Amino acid sequence: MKIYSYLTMTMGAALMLVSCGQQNQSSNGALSSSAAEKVYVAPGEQDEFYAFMSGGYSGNLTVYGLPSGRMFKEIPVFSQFPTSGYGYSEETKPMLNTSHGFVPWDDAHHPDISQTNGELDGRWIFINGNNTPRIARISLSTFETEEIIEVPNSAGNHSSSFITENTEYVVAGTRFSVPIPQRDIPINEYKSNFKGSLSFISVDPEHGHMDIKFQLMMPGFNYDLSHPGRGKSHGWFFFTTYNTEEAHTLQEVNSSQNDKDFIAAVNWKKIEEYVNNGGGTKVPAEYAHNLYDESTHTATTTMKKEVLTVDPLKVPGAVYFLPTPKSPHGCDVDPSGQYIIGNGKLSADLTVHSFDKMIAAIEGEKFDGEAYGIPILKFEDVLAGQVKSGGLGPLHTEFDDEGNAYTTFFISSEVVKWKLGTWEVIDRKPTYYSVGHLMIPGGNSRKPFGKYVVALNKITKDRYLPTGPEMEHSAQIYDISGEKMELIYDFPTHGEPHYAAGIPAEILAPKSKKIYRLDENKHPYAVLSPTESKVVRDGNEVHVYMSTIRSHFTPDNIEGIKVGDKVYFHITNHEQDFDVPHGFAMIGQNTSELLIMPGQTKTSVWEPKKVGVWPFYCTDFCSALHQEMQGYVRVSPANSNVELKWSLGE
Ligand code: K7E
Ligand code: CUA
Repeated sequence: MKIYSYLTMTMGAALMLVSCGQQNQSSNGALSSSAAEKVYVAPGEQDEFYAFMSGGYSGNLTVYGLPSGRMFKEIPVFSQFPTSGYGYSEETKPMLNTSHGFVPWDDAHHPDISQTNGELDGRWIFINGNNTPRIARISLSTFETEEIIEVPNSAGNHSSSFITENTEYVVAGTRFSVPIPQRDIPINEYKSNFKGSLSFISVDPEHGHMDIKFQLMMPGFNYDLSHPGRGKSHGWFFFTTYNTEEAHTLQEVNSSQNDKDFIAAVNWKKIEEYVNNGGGTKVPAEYAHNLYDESTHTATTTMKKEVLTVDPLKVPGAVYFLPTPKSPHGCDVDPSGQYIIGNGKLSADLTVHSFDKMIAAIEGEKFDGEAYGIPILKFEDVLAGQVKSGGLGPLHTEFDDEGNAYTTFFISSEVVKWKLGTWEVIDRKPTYYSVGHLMIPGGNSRKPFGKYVVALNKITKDRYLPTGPEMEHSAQIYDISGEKMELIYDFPTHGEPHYAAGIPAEILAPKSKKIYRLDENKHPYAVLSPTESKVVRDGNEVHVYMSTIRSHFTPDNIEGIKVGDKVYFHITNHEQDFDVPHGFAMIGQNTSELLIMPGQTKTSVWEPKKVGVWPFYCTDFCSALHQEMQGYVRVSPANSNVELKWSLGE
């Protein structure tokens, strides 16, 4: 009876929402009566797609379901994350090392899923750290960050991290040009002294390990976004540029002078060949390569000392500039690889370049001058068409599987659907408000799954209950299965999701890891059986080899610890069931709790400062006797002779 009345109430509420939507229809044309059904994923049922949203200034990546908009997980990448202990545990601290030291934060913009033959393969997802230039690789089996490589000679790693169609490279371009190598020079000597680097980071096909293959040293423009060629244009990479004026101050004015900036077309296959034949110059550089080993559950940092740079003028035929109006932001390539779309932020029209025409113009050597020795192709020679949309502030474009493109307009707050080849606008729908990127699952591959488009909006304003001056950003889902787009759902997102990547659930869900097998645990401090638990003193350092199982720690009483000691709790979770983590937290420790997954070992450090008997406990409500899952450490004065001992039960 109770259940029945609850159901009628929710249904009533849903109907009310729908009818509100219908009333609004005259003003926003957005909602139809079937919208609720389209996003409703009943309790116990599962979503059709995973959506990975960049976390922007949260430094992380969030995982959502589509169409429900339910958030499943926040994956820590560049930021310390107390929820799991990432960046706090001894094992994961090295993930955040850089040449600037330990940097526990970044600004993450563009996730991209690995591909095979231009289609999503669901092995890894990559994302860029914009501020202290880094690229991360996350396993799509464990949903954990496995590797972070710093990018030297870069500053504002923004035209990143986009991958080629067989995941040969993850590509990272610098937004800010800087002196390379860095040196002490007057800022007003920017012009011709500053350079922009475009980094091609190879990805080992078996393990995904990243290594900087080469850095292309480009003129001192800003390299804003990029996308790989695919299909016929596989082997090329395209980068939008702005500030071709090379201004170094008051850029909002000084970088907006030129009528056209460029899309840089880079033939990376040609440069790869040049490099493989011994081309390029090794230069000193300092950058961190952080790698997490799944068998030891431990990350290590290697500081790298040099990088291979390539001067584009040394590889004739490798780099061309395609004139593109006006301070273009997004740079997107359609599923066929034929069209390269440049969205001029200050232009109302979209510029579409043709790959075939570009190749013909290159072969005909029809140039329109050069910039720093790099040939500029004639605008008319490479232009496929223009979308006269009448929108304002075009930013980003994605594609469906039926030859349509969808472009966001930041200023006029809308998504515009248009046809590739005819350039005609088919539909436009408002977004609420100021949309940045948009995402169609697979929309950046040869095989989009064109059922939904998600708009990632910057401004939320009146969409949700207010939460003080700060509100989370908002995403909106449109059903794009018909001719016209239909807004079906709003949901809040975390941090600032710039770009996102979506993939059908059936590709990822079956291979999602359930547990770490205890018999595969190679952590040097793991205890594979509770009988191996022990406490070992080594000078001031004390190592506690601890195990956990519902609902106790072994050992749970420790004596003989002294003020001034550095105590390492190495905790192995002996559970071998899916979704049974145990946590660990010690009073007064200058770090976060840890969450230890089944079969995993993690280490927490504690430096006791006060004499007493101090408790620790499990932070995750793991069983009916979770509240009993606790223990004590006796801390004696620095000079005491209390004997080191440990126990569980008497
Ligand atoms: Cu347009 Cu960083 Cu891709 Cu934000 S960027 S929106
Ligand atoms: Cu283990 Cu709570």
